[in-house]
Amino acid sequence: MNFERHLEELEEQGYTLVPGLIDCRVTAKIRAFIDRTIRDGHQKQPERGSSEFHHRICHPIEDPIAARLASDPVLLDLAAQSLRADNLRLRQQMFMITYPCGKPPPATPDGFHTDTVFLPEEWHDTPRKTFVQLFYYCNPIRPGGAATMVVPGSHRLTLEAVRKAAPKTEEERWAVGRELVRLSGADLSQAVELTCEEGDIALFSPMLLHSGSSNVTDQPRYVFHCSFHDASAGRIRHLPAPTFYDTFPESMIAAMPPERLPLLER
Ligand SMILES: O=C(O)CCC(=O)C(=O)O
Repeated sequence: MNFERHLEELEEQGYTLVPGLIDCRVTAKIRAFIDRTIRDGHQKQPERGSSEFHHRICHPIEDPIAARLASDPVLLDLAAQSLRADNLRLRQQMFMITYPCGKPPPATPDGFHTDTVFLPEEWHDTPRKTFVQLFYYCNPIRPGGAATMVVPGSHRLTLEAVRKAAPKTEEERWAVGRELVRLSGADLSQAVELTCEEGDIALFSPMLLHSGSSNVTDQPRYVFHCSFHDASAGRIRHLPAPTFYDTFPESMIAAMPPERLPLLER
């Protein structure tokens, strides 16, 4: 598929929305997996971002759906093109549901952030030495419906702030990360809700300022999220902390088509 316009938008805006990339039978399976897993007793892990009205099912995921979602050739092509990657690796996968919070509109952001701290040369390199994030929206996202909020173009400001701060160590990167909203000078009032249709996919630069938001509608929001990097971006394998993303479960390795196994290499 020709993603040229979307890749330009990713470069310029730090994100792009690709309409209708996921079949509604797949989004229905994702919703069913989330509902079934929670019904079967999956416990929230606040340390992985779950909160009162937000439940995340995080890596490592022991269900055949994980291998199926990681093997879609169109999505892999999009991820590879967005990273200018020739040796793609899956970083992680996560399922999320955001329940109605019972409050009246407008929705409020959970907290603007970048997901980690990258240097401009890592974003601009070929292959990129950053990861790229994909959000699969599994029901229509209307205003107030826990839309991802984004500050268009803010990846340029955060990258420039990191260039100036010039962190040398991981500790210095995390210290910059904690101050990045302020250091970037981004105007958070310019944030927009990423509303979309079921089956649309958003691609994000990890340096885009973005936030989850409260759900002030009466429908839950279902999202599948995953990220990829090129094999040459060695530092990424150890983010956010050693051991969390270090291996994929045996069940997933067994369920992957053999030609896709390199995606799971570490
Ligand atoms: O829930 C969302 O749409 C955004 C989630 C997010 O910002 C994150 O996982 O870092």
